[in-house]
Amino acid sequence: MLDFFTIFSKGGIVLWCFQGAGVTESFTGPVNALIRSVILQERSGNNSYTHDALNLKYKLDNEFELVFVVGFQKILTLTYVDKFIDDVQLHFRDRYKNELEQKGALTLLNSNFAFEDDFNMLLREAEESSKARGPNSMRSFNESLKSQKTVKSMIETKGGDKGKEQGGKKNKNYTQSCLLPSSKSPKPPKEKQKGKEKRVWTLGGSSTKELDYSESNGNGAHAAGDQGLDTQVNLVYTCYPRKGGFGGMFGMLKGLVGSKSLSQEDMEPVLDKMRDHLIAKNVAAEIASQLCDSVAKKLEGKVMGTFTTVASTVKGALQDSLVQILQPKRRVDILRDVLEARSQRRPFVITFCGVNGVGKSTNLAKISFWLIENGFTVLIAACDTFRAGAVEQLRTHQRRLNSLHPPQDHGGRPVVQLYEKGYGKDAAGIAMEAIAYARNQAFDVVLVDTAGRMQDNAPLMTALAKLIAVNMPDLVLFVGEALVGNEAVDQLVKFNQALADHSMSDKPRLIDGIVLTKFDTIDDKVGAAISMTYITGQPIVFVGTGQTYNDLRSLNARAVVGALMKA
Ligand SMILES: Nc1nc2c(ncn2[C@@H]2O[C@H](COP(=O)(O)OP(=O)(O)O)[C@@H](O)[C@H]2O)c(=O)[nH]1
Ligand SMILES: [Mg+2]
Repeated sequence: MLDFFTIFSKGGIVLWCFQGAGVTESFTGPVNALIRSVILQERSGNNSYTHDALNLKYKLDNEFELVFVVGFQKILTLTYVDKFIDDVQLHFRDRYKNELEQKGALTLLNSNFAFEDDFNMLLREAEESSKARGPNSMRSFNESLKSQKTVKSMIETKGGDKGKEQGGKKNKNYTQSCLLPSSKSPKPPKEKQKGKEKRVWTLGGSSTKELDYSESNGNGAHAAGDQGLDTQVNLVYTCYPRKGGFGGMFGMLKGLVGSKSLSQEDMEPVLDKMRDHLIAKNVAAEIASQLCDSVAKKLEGKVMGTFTTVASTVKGALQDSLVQILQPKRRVDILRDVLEARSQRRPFVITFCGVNGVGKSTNLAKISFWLIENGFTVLIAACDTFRAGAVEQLRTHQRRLNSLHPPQDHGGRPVVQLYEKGYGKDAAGIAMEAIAYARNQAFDVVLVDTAGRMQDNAPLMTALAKLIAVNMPDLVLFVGEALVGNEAVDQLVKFNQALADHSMSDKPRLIDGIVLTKFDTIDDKVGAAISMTYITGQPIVFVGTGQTYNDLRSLNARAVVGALMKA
């Protein structure tokens, strides 16, 4: 059923792998895609990734710096995979603890990880347990555990709320807490214990195995129906007293001095604060949560160094993630690309798109200026045939740019020209004519201005997608204001979706880069930079910092992250 399973170190050494019977396709491609677009891009929040027909699930072992990846066909619903991957991780760690503890690439390279038998045994167990469970049909009320409870047992007793609240928070993290030796677990409060006994012992006729809830599936997913509910309650009891138990002087020292491995529970308060801080800096709420989840996944199980605190470890990891997100994974070098297009005797075409009033035309003019300063000639295609004054605005820019770089300094030829057909015409057609004109007249670059449109306006979004599909520009730049918060995600997702939906090719042209405008107006609330790059995975190519031609910059990732982390 599984296509493959592989275990490799974060340094890239493959320790062990398995390929399913009859699977001929190499899994290097999907695994590399996972590393490139998820693990390296700090998107490891939800532990799953799809690549063509494959579903990939992965788990990071941060203590030993390992990655466990399983791949199976997307059409299969393999309910056991999450638990299976946890089991393999635990088993592998246990078995090769000595080798793994030594770390170092040489040790790993020289070690022999003959894991086949263990793996096959675990796989068989997982497959059988999923078969045994069978399809989950709904139980009738009489069959449910609830029907067997007495009314009394369901009445909340004093202190019950507190327990519930703590449980609600903690049931995410029970795996770790439940691994505590039972002797160390302080006893839960009395009423709670009673509640637990009632719930469990009334299970008439159940085998001991059924009652052994310690075998949770490890990832927080519970079996369907009431059984799941009970598991949760049971685990909450086990976890309940943990906080109070380590109080006093030693508890305090434990928080400060390292040499313990980080659990979700340790990180949660710090991550909550970080999340709020990011949102206050204008990072979209959804992205802030995903980022914090990703940091938690990256750090869970990691052994902290001595004298480091949880807060500083989490902060450091978050900072690294933010820098990573802002570092372009793809180099956009417009000047070099324009030169290459010139050598092929064709113009380099850039299309600008975005919602109304974000600064498309103004920044298009700034980019024209930058290109002219670098010795290129520019044709501006006035494809905003909708907003009154749009064409005149570009004409004014054209005049001013030509007066800054007069034709007499450039062999009598104007360095920038406007291609316009007035208002109300089809924008895609004008762009096409402009590109043909630029080719004939040997312009180096065509900058296509488009009308602003709201991401929910389907006809206008279709028109934009058509313009891009028909003209195949070299670069599609999305222009967005640095002022946006949550809205950034919606805009980018819908623009990309429209481009994908109306594309005529298998590989649709999506947004290739971002122009972040009005950066001069946001003080240190620079979160939009993170939201936009996180959502698209594309770089911020230009940053607009004012209303003059010189107010165009490239993004300094470290400075942005510095501003983001600043209290
Ligand atoms: N402060 C500031 N204002 C800008 C920036 N970019 C554009 N603007 C202003 O934003 C307004 C809308 O710009 P415009 O280019 O017409 O937007 P469009 O509708 O997207 O083409 C104008 O008043 C611009 O001067 C920028 O980087 N900083
Ligand atoms: Mg405009």
